[in-house]
Amino acid sequence: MQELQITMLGPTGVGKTTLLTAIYEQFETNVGLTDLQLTPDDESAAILQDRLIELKSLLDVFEARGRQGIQGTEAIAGPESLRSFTFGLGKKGITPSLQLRFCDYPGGYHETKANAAEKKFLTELVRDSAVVLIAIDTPALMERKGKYHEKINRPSQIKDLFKKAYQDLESPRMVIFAPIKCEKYLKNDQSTKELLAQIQKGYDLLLQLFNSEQLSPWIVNVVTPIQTVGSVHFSRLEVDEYNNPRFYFRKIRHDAEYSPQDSEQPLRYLLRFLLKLHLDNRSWGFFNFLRSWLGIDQYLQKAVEEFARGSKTSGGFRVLKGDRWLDI
Ligand SMILES: Nc1nc2c(ncn2[C@@H]2O[C@H](COP(=O)(O)OP(=O)(O)OP(=O)(O)O)[C@@H](O)[C@H]2O)c(=O)[nH]1
Ligand SMILES: [Mg+2]
Repeated sequence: MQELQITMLGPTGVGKTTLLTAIYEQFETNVGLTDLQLTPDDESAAILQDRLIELKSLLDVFEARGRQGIQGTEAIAGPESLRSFTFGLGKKGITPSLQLRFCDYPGGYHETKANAAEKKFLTELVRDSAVVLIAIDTPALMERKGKYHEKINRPSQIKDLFKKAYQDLESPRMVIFAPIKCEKYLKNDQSTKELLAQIQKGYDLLLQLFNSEQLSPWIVNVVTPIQTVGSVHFSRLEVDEYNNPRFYFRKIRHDAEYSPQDSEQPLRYLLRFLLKLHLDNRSWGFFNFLRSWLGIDQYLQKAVEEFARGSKTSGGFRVLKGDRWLDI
């Protein structure tokens, strides 16, 4: 089976693993009448199930501090020992025709103390992935005018990583900005506008890189804010004696329930991009196998198209760059 690699990118604690959990969990709920199916391998399914329970436990208390009691991703024996999450994508009840491999890693690989093997691993991961999802810790981007954005989301390092990984790029790539823990900022039109403006400001150097003559023809940039819990909002920020920020989150009501929003949107964009490359029918090296992906299966193509067409373009969702790669 042909395989496509996708990277979950971001420093520690921003929400990479949570985002992956939410994408998977909400696919089933949102695929609706579309005849598509996403099937995880057994181990991925078990891990994601555990993570989902942890995510839902945010609702057990009225107010919780970010990253408390929840394990970060670990790779005890180095990058080689990391496991990825594979999902078969295809028609319901039929053997999948495409495998999506989501790579998740410990965000510590972005830190100065990361060793050479870890840094190299990250560059290769980004280089070899068709799609990269940048998970953004939204309160760090938004609160106190983004004072903690650099410290927590590390945009400059992310820019340097892309600079290295995308050298001599010769085929299209999609980079999705996915704000997480963003419930508070999607309350109304004004706050949503501010969120979009702040993303463009907070990642201005990266966006400039993508707009460079070399890269611009190949890059698609999309913003997809994901409310992985829905009913837990950022409440306040405290700074400890070492100037480390602590973010607190609160349920919107005492009886609030788990109500995630839009978690499947990155997948809709991903499939829209792949479908476009398939229909384009040119030879892309990296993506050559996509030419025969949907083959003669018109029904599967229709199902993919129907799902892809559900990608949102308002309410915080925006194509920042490269719409022609999404035009189906
Ligand atoms: N309130 C709130 N907290 C969240 C949300 N998503 C993640 N968190 C919290 O953020 C913390 C980090 O999430 P992870 O998904 O483990 O972060 P990560 O990027 O995988 O981190 P590493 O594995 O260390 O690189 C956890 O404590 C989560 O509970 C969210 O949507 N809302
Ligand atoms: Mg993780």
